[in-house]
Amino acid sequence: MNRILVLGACGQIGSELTMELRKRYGNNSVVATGHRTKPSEKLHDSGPFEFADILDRESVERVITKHDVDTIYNMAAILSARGEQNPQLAFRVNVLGLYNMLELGREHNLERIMVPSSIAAFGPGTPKVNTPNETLMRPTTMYGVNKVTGELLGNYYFQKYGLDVRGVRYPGIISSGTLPGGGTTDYAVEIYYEALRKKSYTCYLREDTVLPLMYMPDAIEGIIKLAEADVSKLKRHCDYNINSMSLSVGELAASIKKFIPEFVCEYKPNFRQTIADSWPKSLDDSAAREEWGWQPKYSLEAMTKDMLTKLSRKLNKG
Ligand code: AKB
Repeated sequence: MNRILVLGACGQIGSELTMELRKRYGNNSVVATGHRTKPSEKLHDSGPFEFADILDRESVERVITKHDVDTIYNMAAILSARGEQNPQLAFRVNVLGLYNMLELGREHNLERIMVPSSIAAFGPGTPKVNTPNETLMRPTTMYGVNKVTGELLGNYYFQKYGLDVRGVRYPGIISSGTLPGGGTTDYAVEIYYEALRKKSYTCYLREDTVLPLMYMPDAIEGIIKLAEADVSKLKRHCDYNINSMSLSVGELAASIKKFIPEFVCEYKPNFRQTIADSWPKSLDDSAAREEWGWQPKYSLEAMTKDMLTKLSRKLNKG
């Protein structure tokens, strides 16, 4: 692996993933690309940055050629809630954009393409607790439909063309860097900001809504670990369940209350409740553990402590 291109590098996961990849493989070996968002100074100044749009294949092809890219991490996506507001845009970015990247991978003989999937690939008919890796996939959101399509397309390109496409099914990701946008699990980040800023938060999901969640360092370690795994050990490609915490919104709020006793959380469910209710509560990730050594590190308490420390610093600065 010498030259990595991160698409969607200004987003919640992309921004932290780019910095970690630069730390591991060298700043100049990791090209960050964004669509329109201005990159942070850190992202811009620590290595190459280019503007590219996955819907404009040539713009990405130019970056691949210019920087001699052999690996892509495709983190560009329209998430679940925004996808319900604009399903046409979600389809274009999540499916047609991915198709463009797979075709570029095939034409340029790239070594690897990493494409995250999501718990959104499951639907209301899927078993909710300890959801198996292999089970009924009937999502009811456009984002979920796109994610199942992406998993199948990646597997197809692997079998048909030998293009090494890999991916994990991410749960909701909690992080202190770049804010998420347009997701159903955004509450799990907003709640920390509001607890520090206002000592109160109104959640758009019910208190008893349980979803799988994960702290960013584990999410990043997971995708890099899968990218580095020996292909001969992998029985799957684009659809590895990875699990960390399974929490209700109330439990998340209670973990914050331990550090900020005045904190109060209220609940006013909106359209995102239906999306959350269609997703699993926890995942069986034994395939990822057995085949490539997936092992999350963060507990709820360790995550909350770290989030509050990092966000206090960030909010006091700003
Ligand atoms: C979303 O809420 O849409 C995403 C996801 C679970 O993939 N965070």
